[in-house]
Order: sequence, then C-alpha cells, then structure tokens
Amino acid sequence: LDINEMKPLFVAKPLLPELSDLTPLLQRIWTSQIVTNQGPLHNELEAELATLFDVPVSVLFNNGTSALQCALLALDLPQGSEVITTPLTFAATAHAITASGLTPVFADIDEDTLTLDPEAVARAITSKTRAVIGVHVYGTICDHARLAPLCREYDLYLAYDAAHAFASSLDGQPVAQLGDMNIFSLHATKLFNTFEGGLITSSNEEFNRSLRLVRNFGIVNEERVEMVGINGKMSELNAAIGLLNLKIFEQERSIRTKLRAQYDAAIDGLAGITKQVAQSNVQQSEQYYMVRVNKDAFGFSRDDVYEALKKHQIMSRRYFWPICTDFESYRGMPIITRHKTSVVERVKNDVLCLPFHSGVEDHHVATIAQVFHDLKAKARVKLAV
Ligand code: T4K
Repeated sequence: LDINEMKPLFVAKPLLPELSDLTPLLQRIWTSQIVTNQGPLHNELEAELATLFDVPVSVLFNNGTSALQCALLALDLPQGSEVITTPLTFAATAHAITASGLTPVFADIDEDTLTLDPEAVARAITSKTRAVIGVHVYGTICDHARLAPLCREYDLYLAYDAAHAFASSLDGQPVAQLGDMNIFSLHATKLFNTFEGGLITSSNEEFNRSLRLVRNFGIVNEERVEMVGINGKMSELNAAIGLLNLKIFEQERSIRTKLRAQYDAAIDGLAGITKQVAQSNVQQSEQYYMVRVNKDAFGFSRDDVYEALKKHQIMSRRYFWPICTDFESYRGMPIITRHKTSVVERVKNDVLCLPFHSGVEDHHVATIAQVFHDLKAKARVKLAV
C-alpha cells in the first residue's frame, strides 16, 4: 500500500458492541427516564461485575481517576499523609493522591516486572506513610506476596491501581480481590470499556459503604451529608455500553493473546529488544504489548523505533515516559531506591507500547517486524564501518 493510502494504526481501539444491540437498552433508559444517579442499568452492571470477580459488591465510577480519588477519600487519611507509589504510571495515579491532599512518595521499580520494588517501598516508609498504591503496569501483576506482608507489618493500606489488569488473575485468584481496594479504569482504551468509567472492588464492607457515599457527594439521604465527596457517578448510557461489552471482551482478549504470540515471534532473537516479562501464574488482561529497546544492545534507541514505525503510520506510544518525577508538579522529588541510580530512570527511555487490539492485522504485524529487523540490519552495518 502507498503510505498516503494507509490509515494510521493506533495503540488502542475502543471495543464497541453492535450498534443494534444498544437500541433496546436505550429504549429502557428512555422509558424509565432515569439517566443517572445509580439507575437500573448501572446497578445491573455492578451486580454482573461483582459476580464476575467473585466479590461481595463492585462500585462503579464515571472514570478511573475519580475512582482513585474516591478510594483515597474513603480511606479518610490525615491531610499530608504519605502514599507510596511508582513513578512509572499514568499521571492519574499520582495526581489523585495530590488532589486528595496527600503526598505521593515515589519508590523504584523492579528490573524485570517494572512494578513497585518491595525493597524500595520498605525504604520509603516513614512515620507519615499511610498507604501504598501499586500499579499493575502493562498488566504485569505487582509482587503481592511481598507487598501484602510489608503493608501489614507497618499497618498500611494496600491499594492497587488495576487500570491495566481487568479480569486478570494471580494464582487463579481474581486480581480484583488482591488489595484493600482495587481500582480499575473502564476508559475507551481499556480491554473492557464503558467509554469513560471506573470501578473499585473491595471485600471490606466499611470501604464499600464509604465508596458509595463519596462518589455521591457524601450524601446519605435527603437530610444527611456524612462526609466530603465528589460527583463520581456513572451514567446509564455508560452502563449500557458496559453491559454489552461485558459479553464480548473475552473474545477481544483471546484475539489479543494470539496477537501477543505473533509479536513475540516477530521480535524474537533481536538483541537489545526485550519482551514484557511472562508471569506463569498470571492470566493476563492483554491490555498492552510493551517492548523494551536497549539502545546500546539494539543499535537504535526507543525513540528511533517510534519514529520509524510512525513513517509507516504505526502509532506506537512511549507509555509511561515521561515518568511522574519528570512532570512539573513532581520534578525534583526523589525516587527511593536500593540501587545507586534508580531502575526507572533507565527503563523510562526503553519502553514502547505497540498497537494491541483486534484492529491489528497480519500485514501490520509484518510491517512492524520489518521495521525492527531493518533497524537491526542498519545497526549491524553501522557497527561494521
Ligand atoms: N491509572 C492508570 C495506570 C492508567 O493507565 C489510567 C488511564 C488511569 C489510572 C486513569 O483512568 P481514566 O481516568 O482514564 O479512566 C489514555 C487513556 O485516556 C487513559 O485512560 C489511559 N490510562 C492512558 C494510558 O491512555 P492518552 O492520553 O494516551 O489517550 P489518547 O487520547 O492519546 O488515546 C490513545 C489512543 O487510543 C489514540 O491514539 C487513539 C485511540 N483512541 C482513543 C480514544 C479516546 C481511540 O481509538 N478512540 C478513542 O475514543 O490516555
């Protein structure tokens, strides 16, 4: 195909139900005249998600960021408390902490999993620390076996930003059951989406009660407002999309599992290119396909690969560069590490997410493979002269 005829291929593509399947649900909304504020479709979706994850209840939100904020409000921590998290995440994780009047403290990541390094977390704990938010980044699950006892020992809440880990499991247990709270994004770019949306699962009844209050301004009833809350409610339209997507996301996931194998084969044996770690005890959400490009070993940088792909209308993304400590809001804040220099400062320049969804066709995979192999061939020539 001529480059001008090629449509750009994006990193994500929203999973959409059949338009005709939406009509009956729209009819229900128009008939009931309930369009938001914990309506019937919203409640149905909450019930279905609770069953799916085998949790007592699930609490829906209008997006993942407000869910994170509500999680922190529900914990009701003293202002200025410290919350330890990773700098290798989307801005929302750190911003939710800050917007809740708390202080994010950034701890380093593990070299292989790129999730929070428990030893760095241990070093980051102070008398002001009240919670840890691990991020299952790219769908790689955090080291729960070490984080959970550590948090118990220091009496800290352990929450997970599970935006990339919808319907994934660790040793057969749904990831939605791991933390004191598990916070999901149901954004359009996610495996399971409600266009915009968020979700929290918790097995703690008190948290679930508080979460429902804070997402609705703290209102208990017409006469009583119990706590500070926000408007974090999901509308009926979003819930309708969710009810339909719940029926088709597994199909999308299995397409992506096959695509992962295709990509793995395409980059296999290329010195300097590292695949995302495979966790044998994890069922992956198949949210992202991330590769690491080591400039010295590959011969070209991650940014070179990004630009080369772009020439073919392949829009990869350098998630999550810049890292949080590069943002104006957090610049100069330390990254607590057990190493001389943090792992994340090195890794941030290597990570690249390839388009990963059912819109990626064989010819796209072939083009992407070609780009990697052409660059490698050029690097060999460079080395030879
Ligand atoms: N925690 C973590 C770890 C997260 O990754 C996120 C969100 C959150 C918390 C917060 O959850 P939310 O409040 O967002 O629910 C995108 C998503 O908007 C964001 O949800 C996601 N993480 C983040 C990693 O990716 P951008 O700024 O990269 O989005 P954008 O508009 O560049 O979209 C990426 C590509 O997706 C586009 O190039 C094209 C495609 N796309 C996007 C949209 C919105 C479509 O094809 N259709 C669409 O409607 O943040």
